[in-house]
Amino acid sequence: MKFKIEALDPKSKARAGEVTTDHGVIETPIFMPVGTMGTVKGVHQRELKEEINPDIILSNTYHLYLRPKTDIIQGAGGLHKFMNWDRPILTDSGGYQVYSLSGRRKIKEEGVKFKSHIDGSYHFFSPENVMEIQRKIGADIIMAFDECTPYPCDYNYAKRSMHMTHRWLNRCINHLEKTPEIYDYKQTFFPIVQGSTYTDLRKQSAEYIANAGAEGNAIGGLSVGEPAEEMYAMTDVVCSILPEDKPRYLMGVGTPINILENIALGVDMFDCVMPTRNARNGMLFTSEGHINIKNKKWEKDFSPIDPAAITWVDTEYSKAYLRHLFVSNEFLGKQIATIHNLGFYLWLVREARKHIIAGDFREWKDKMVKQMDNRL
Ligand code: PRF
Repeated sequence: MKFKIEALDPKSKARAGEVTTDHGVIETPIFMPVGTMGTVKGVHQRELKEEINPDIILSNTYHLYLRPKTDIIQGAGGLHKFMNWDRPILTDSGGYQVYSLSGRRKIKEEGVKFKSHIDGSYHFFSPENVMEIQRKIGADIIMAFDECTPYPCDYNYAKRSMHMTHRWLNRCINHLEKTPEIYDYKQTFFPIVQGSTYTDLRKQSAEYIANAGAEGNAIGGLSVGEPAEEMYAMTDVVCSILPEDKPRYLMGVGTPINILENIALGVDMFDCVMPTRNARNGMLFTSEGHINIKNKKWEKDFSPIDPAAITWVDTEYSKAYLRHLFVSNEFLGKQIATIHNLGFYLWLVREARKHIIAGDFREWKDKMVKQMDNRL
């Protein structure tokens, strides 16, 4: 993997760059649509590629390991072939999903024992077997096995957990060194900074992760319920320590405003279920602010979904029609809303990139943040 910085914004820490993988180039800043189960829910691969056009998507070790199971994906020749997606893929390590199973998992130094949400069967994830599974799934970018602490988190717990995440990182790296790729393209490994909302822990963790000398680095443990200002303070500290010449990925973030503010702090990559999940619930992000399409106020509004016309669905359908589909619980409503929201998120990061290159990102970002705050 290669990372090249193309432009730096003069009035913020935003960067525009290019990540090159064996499955293609990723222009940054980037938003990665989430395809947990090997599908971006409700969007056909052809629509995803031709309409939304993301340079990379994200998938998930925990979910794919439980279903269809790793050997099925390996049997297909890896996830790219299995799901018919020939551009880059990143897999999260599954750590985050396992921790969300509160009450159904036990964390120890050796790893995490957990109970499947599907059939209640018991499984065990360790840094070693999670690297093994990610080798078999075959994503271009694979993530370290970490512990994401909840918010709020007691200082001593956060500190102990951070040290365990660091020890797990060494085990991930040792295991990867012993086990080469099984497909004919390179996989890049990203370690993850933790440390909850404590500045001293974040600094310590960022230094540890920077020292690992990986080709890209991630920031975890944020957007777990803390106020946005605390998240930004942590990203700022961590970005000031992580190497400048490597991409920085902020995991599971966030709202359009969170994304713009974190780009301004030096983050290059994002993922979040928000655009897809909210779309399925009728919540749309538009260029003028966000709307709940199920609201009665749209019943007779025959204006386009979004006058900005970012994707074809925006002007092809009216708000009244989309509302009708949601109220009638028709599939198509969720599909249209998903294409719209993902189109909007990808538009947002592409615009950010253009403005970084043009040198006026800060001004544009401040204007957009005000606009995005609108509830229509
Ligand atoms: N760790 C991992 N995946 C994640 C997170 C994390 O801390 C987060 C936190 N927002 C989202 N996804 N491995």
